[in-house]
Amino acid sequence: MHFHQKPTEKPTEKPTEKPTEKPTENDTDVFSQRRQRLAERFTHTVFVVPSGVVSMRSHSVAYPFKSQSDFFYLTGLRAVSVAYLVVAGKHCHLLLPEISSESKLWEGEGEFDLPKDLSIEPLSRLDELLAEYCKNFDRIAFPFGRHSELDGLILRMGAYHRGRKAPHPLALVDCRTLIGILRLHKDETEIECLCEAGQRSSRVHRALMSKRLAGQREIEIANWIEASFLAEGMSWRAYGTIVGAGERTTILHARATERMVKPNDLVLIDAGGEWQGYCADITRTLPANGKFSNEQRAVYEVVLKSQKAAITSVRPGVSLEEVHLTARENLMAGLRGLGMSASEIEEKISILQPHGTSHWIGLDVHDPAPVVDDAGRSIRLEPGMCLTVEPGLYFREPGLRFSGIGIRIEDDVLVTAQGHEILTSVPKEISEIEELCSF
Ligand SMILES: [Mn+2]
Repeated sequence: MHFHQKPTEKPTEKPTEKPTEKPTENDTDVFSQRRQRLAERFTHTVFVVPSGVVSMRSHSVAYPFKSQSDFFYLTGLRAVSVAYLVVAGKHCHLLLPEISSESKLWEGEGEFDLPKDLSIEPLSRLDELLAEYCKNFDRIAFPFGRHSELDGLILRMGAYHRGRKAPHPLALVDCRTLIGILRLHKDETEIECLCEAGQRSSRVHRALMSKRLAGQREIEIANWIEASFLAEGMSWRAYGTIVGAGERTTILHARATERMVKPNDLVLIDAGGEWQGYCADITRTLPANGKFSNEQRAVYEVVLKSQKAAITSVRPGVSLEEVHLTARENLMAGLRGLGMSASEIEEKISILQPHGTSHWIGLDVHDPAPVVDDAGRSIRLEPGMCLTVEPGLYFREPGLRFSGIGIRIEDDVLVTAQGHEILTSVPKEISEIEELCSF
């Protein structure tokens, strides 16, 4: 694979000595503070948070393992599998599997620093521990349906439980929603990581703009992006890299294929890396030969105006729904400017813009935090919340003026007390893009 490379920009400038991947001493406090906040926020609740299990990619090859986000959020342990964290009020236990000398020899299993303020127990103690806690706690919070063994253990516990003293029945709740509520407001450590992920991923997107995409296959572009994320020191991609060219720009999550990019194509690239477990999520839509056609430019300007207006609307007190409506109203006004009638727009807007404008981002690219409050109203933004802003238009219907054009522009935005801060920095003005992509 080769790209026509402009002499000016080096692929990825190496950042000066910056934070390493290894958490430092005081980070431990961050995790115990989170466990404490969890126990204080959700009283009478025992949390059972699994680290997750290794998934196999092929006969004897596993996928790179990343512990479940909730487990990492509460322990800081990223490479520990088949373990459980139990949080019961002030008591926090880390239950670890026996590690055979075999797996120590072959895999080096068990090589991690144990958090000092967790009582370390063998995995075999789980049901005994839970049986004890169920006497006085009202709820068991665990991730429903993720681990059949855990589901079975907890249901059996509920079925045969004797000696429960509390006057009301034992309740089972899904821990992901509860922990998700805590993860909604990013703390300082998290914001730093999101900034790093955003800036390093942005560097890769910027470098990509100086490469001629025409004549390359989608998969080559995707592979180059992912290799560059690793070269930027990031642990992995935050999600499967999306590269769609030509009419495949109208597929929302187009997986990269062998399809060759043609000179007059648009290429939609949705890609982000992961830094210390935290994700970036960036989308840019580029002209393969460096110049937008008149039709492409017309639609691009509508989406760009909408995205900028939606980002501008991000501040404390504004609801997610309002950010979305700002984006949508701008798209509709733009479509009117392109000559579509109000009734046609009314009829087609949900097809042309089939997805929401934002999702939470954090340890997961789609962070599992609630989007409505207790009264069912769209959540109001508060400092520390982190969301994407990604309006798009997709003309999938054939035979029309803009058929085959799909455009999405996405950035990651942190809500601050003053308003917002954009965590990603990749050119998106047409003049900038054509400048960078001019071959
Ligand atoms: Mn996104």
